[in-house]
Amino acid sequence: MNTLEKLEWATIIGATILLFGLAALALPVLDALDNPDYYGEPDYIVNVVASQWSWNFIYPDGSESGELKIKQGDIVRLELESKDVIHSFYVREMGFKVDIIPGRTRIHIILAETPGEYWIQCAEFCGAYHGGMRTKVIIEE
Ligand SMILES: [Cu+2]
Repeated sequence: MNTLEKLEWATIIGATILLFGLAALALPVLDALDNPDYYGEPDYIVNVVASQWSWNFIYPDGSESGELKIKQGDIVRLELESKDVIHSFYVREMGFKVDIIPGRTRIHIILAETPGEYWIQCAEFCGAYHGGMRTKVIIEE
């Protein structure tokens, strides 16, 4: 084995060790990010139903609204479903986007920290009136 071959093997083995080392560091973080229990037990669950071209929010008492209304300090578990095509629940100010695929329930936890009104926009092209598929998250004090 000449020097060039030794260097080649050292590079391959070094890159492999680096790859597995980074994966070992990243996997626990990715697992924590995806964990719906990260904030603890939610105060309540809101079902979010997306359909062309509106959002419907169903609360634990059975009431429904076109806007998501929650109280400051609440930990809310959103269970998101689509009735028809792929939609995406995007709240820019709160820094998250959840793709919603028909036939599957997606879960997202909101910690309502700062009172105010934040736009919800569908971020997946879903048909003619996709641009109008927006509403608000209202966090009340
Ligand atoms: Cu859309």
